[in-house]
Amino acid sequence: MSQKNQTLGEFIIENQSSFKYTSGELSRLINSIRLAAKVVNHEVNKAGLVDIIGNYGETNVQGEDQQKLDVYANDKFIQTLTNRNIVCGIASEEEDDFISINSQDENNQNKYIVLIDPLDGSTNIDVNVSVGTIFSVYRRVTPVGTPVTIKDFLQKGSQQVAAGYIIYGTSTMLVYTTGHGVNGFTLNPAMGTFYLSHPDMTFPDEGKIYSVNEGNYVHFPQGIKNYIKYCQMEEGDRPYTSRYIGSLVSDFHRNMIKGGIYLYPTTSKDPNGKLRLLYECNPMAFLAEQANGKASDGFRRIMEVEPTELHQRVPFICGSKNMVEKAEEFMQSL
Ligand code: P6P
Repeated sequence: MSQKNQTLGEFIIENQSSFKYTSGELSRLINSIRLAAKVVNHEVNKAGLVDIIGNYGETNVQGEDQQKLDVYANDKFIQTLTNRNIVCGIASEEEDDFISINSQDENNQNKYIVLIDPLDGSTNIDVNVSVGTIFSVYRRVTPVGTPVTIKDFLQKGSQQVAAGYIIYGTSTMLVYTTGHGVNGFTLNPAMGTFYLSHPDMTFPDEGKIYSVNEGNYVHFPQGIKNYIKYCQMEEGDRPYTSRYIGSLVSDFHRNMIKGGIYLYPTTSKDPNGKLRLLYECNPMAFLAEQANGKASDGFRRIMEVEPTELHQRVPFICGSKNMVEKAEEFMQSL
């Protein structure tokens, strides 16, 4: 049983045996993410002091302006995972295609791949609002010792072996799951150590917070419009409170602690939704389900969506179980 103030390292060792594939590789993988998180945190925390905020001057495969810290975070996570020779492949929001690690080395017996959004919500950096890193881990499906292929990355979210996020906020936290619940670790910056501060995190079944960019209201599907009006109605425990930070990790984290729902539906600008299935929605869905919550596209469990391309987008509804089911009811009643 985990106890508060245990360090992340102690927690990983204590729980390693509960992981069915235990070979220490996944533990080493989580440890490398921990290291990269501390390096990125150091830069994020001083972003206003050095010439590292603002645009990098290029755009990523999404056509989005790359913020300098996006590129920095991307480089650091890829470098750390590569140098520690733990994974055989990496995909990132900031990389057009997946990266095969040491694929020419038939001795590369690594069996894990990682997909990351290195700095989600990065447009918030310049205005000092919380941002986050999201990661998703799978076992490869192609033969060990051969170069990874796109098949290794286009797996359903239900096949994930681990997922989590780092939130660079008023404090820096690493929150993750390996399929045995969700645990949150807070960084003590003076020590450079993550301590278990939020054991066994769970979504309350109900909540009073809804998170959606209502600026897109006129473009939402009618079911979503009807659900938003339901949230605003004076009846029962409503109206709810609207809270939207514009950073998925921050909105998700607050809603998991207090109870709430996050929605990013289809819009005219993003007819398939804005959020990416493989490195935003699936990892957050794994965490949500492990924390007694729910995640869907309004009709289907997100982790059952069959991926067809690396940067695929989907509509995303995630949070307290009863709230997600109510939103699905509105979506499915038309
Ligand atoms: P909008 C950040 O770019 C992100 O992917 C999520 O972190 C966030 O919730 C959403 O997009 C914000 O998008 O269109 O509301 O600014």
